[in-house]
Amino acid sequence: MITPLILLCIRSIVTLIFICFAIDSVAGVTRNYYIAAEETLWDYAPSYPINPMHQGEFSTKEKVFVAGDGKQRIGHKYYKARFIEYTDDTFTVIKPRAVEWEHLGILGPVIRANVGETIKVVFRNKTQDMTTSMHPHGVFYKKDSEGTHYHDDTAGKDKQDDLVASGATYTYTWEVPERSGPGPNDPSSIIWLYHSHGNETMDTNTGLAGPIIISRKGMLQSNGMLKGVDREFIVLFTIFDENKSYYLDKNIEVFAPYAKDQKDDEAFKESNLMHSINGYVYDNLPGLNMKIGENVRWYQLALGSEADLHTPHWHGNTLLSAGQRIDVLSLLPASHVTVDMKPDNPGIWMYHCHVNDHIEAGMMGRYTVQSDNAKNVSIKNPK
Ligand SMILES: [Cu+2]
Repeated sequence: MITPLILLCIRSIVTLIFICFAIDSVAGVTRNYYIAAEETLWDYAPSYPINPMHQGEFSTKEKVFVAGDGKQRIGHKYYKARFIEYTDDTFTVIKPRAVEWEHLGILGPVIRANVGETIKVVFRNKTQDMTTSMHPHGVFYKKDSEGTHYHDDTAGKDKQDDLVASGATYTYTWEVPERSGPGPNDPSSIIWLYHSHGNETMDTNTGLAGPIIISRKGMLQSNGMLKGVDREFIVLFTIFDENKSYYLDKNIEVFAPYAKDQKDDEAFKESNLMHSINGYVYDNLPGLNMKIGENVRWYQLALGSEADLHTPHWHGNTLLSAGQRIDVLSLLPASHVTVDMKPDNPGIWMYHCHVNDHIEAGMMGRYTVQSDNAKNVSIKNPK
């Protein structure tokens, strides 16, 4: 015969097991990433000498930013550094970027997690001679995972995370508590930047930046899709100031040797201001494709200096930003804004910064909305 005391014990044990499982299922997930910083030869305008905006050769005014002459102008290709994702901590096999993320361009890999999870990044500096780091916005980090250089003589001693030397490896741990995820007026996921923060200005102008997406508990599914979202696009508006890149000397040496003594020449400096969207100028940005009626989430980012006030404008469709209807958004350096579109208007549409100087300097792209019966946009965002 089972006494009330035994029954009570059984109930308590069952409750305890249930609680343990519940805690484990929320707090137990760690998402591992293997990311290297490495040198790359980046092309801001692969279409050169044709400008897709008008299907003709670049005009004299446009050539200021993209035409190299082998002597005094660097052109549209620059040595830069990028964050590249690998399959494991041996850093031998690059993780291929899925076609749905083709539009990321120069941005580093997407790091993502649900609230309640943990992000671990094994980071290797594969550049030849830069000191780099990974500094995240938004997520919870202790001082040893801040990835930021302070001028307090702790670099490389108490703090190994803030200046990772060429060839060195460091593991960052970033927690994702509630305060790192969407707020009450946000959609189900939000965007944060990560970037190198040794010499912040030079590191980001050199190209070391990428996105973090944090979603509400359970919203990011095991198939890599967000519940209720058909497509995600991440877009960084920035004027890469190549005059402030670690690779300026190399770029001059390789592409414009006659400019060696003209680094302060105003016309030379102007030619190195690359008004880009994800590292592309003059309609070279690829991959912004969607279907009519889909739930499309756009993550908007900016970086840079006082000239980097950007106003991305979508032609043809409208969006919701924190409950307000828009077709233009305002961004300042290091802005993180998430907006939703349900396209109802098929076509190939302009998507550009609305600042006049920036339009002329090439901060222009396009996005495509296909009608229901279109066949060639069938894939959704993967992991
Ligand atoms: Cu702009």
